[in-house]
Amino acid sequence: MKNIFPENFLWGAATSAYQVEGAAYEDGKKASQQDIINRENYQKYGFANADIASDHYHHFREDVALMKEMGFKSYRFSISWSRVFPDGVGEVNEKGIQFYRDLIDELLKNGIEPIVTLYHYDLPWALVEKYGGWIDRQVVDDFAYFSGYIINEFKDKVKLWTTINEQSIIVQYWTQKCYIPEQYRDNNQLRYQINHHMNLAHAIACKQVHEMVPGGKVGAALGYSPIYPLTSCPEDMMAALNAHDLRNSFYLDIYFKGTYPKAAMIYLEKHGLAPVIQDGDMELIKEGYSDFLALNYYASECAKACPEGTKEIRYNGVNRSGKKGDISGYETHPGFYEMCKNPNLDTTDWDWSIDPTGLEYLLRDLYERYGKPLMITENGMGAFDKLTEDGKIHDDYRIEYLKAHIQAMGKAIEYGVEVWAYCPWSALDLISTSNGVKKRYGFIYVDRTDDDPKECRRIRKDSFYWYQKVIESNGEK
Ligand code: BGP
Repeated sequence: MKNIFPENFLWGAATSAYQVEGAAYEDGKKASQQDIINRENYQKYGFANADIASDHYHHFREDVALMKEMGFKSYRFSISWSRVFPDGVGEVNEKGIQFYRDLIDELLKNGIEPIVTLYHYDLPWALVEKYGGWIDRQVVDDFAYFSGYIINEFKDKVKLWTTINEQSIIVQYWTQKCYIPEQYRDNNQLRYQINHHMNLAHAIACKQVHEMVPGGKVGAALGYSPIYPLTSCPEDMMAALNAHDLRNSFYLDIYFKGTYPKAAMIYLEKHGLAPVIQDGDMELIKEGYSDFLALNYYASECAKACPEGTKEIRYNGVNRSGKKGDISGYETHPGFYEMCKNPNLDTTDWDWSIDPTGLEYLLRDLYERYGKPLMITENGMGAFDKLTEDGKIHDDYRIEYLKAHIQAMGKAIEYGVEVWAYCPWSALDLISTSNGVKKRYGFIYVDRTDDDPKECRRIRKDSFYWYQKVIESNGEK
């Protein structure tokens, strides 16, 4: 495609701490809630846990060298809270913070701009034990303690910050993304209460970046899907709008307008699900404004009408097998909307729709609506990659997926949308949130299986060489 990407465009890729680092109990780090949740997945389904993950903690210099070889201009990663503060608050773990100093220095030395995410699902387990984690408002103060420390520590080296990863996905899949004590798991109001606590934490972190980081920019990284109506009948159109309000605008309006969308709030109040909002909360949320919108885009979604009286399903389709059609069910909100499969789109093995046009659509739509620059902080295709006898990984399906999405992003840029960065998921193979290492995303293959971490040898996939050319030509190839 012809070159329309800005000269300083931040080509790169993303990872998150617990999915890639390993060393889960090394050098003073204590468990995060993800270490516990992933161990349960390991026991139940045989999926790899995060104890070793991709062993990035020990391989990070080699990994940064590979990123440099691909030509990365940026790298989005997250900080493990329980590596820095093993008990959530209190004494800093010197060896833990040193790891991030070394990583950031290594990136800067190689001309790669760090994009730091403060929180990617991995709350310190100590805080879950202490007061139940995100369900308790105390977590907001504890988060502020952690984020203030990190932002201050790296204020001269890191200019691009994202606060909390995918609040929308946390609300939808809350027991996977947060450890929810057993007795609360049927209490759906808590999903929105947790989200409200995250809104406060997000706002505080935005204020901290604005106050402490010269030239710093901050925003949330939102898991975002445009939602299409199943048909053009008015009831489906309305259902799609309702779903958009509750699944998308519910977060976006907070970040950019400092308000909850009315219709979604009224629906939640009617069903006893609305969060408790204390005096001063909405003022704080307004003060913690975002400079940009970082989006994680994998797939578009589809909604249809859902009459009152329909059975309520709140747990939305997790396909753990990687066999097409194995999705476990779609979320329903009786009287508001029901999510469903889009018959017009092909899917990955895990039933995630493949829709590059959705990326152009959302970039144009959101830029018009909120007028803020955008970054793509995740985008990618989970697949069963095979190491062939010739010692290679021929992942042409991934190349095809990413190429189509880059073209779609290019079209949005041609239409005037300001996009700063493209950081697909993931720089290297890592632990999928609910599928171990069978479901791979990386440009760099990590030679391990779910039950055998071997030495986590790094191997360049075909997509590695392809992405290298994309970056070299600034998106032209
Ligand atoms: C996003 C998360 C990532 C990542 C990705 C792929 O929602 O931010 O952490 O894992 O999805 O999802 P999965 O690992 O379930 O395939």
